[in-house]
Amino acid sequence: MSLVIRLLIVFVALAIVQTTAHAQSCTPKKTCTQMKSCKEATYFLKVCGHKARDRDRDGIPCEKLCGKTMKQYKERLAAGK
Ligand SMILES: [Ca+2]
Repeated sequence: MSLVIRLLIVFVALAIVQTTAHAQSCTPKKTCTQMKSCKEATYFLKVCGHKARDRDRDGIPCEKLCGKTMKQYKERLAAGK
């Protein structure tokens, strides 16, 4: 096998590892108590569409993590929590 092809395989493998490592997954479904952050809860609600994470439908998922008001929610997200 030529060196160029070997290098190419290494680069492709690294690219795959990087993209999968950074992607948040929608499975398995998590309950709020299994989540570590408001950011994670937001991902499950907004990206995965798990509506159960916002039962009262006020737009704030997992109020224990994200706060009770939209102001608290936005502050926590802005802080990367
Ligand atoms: Ca809510």
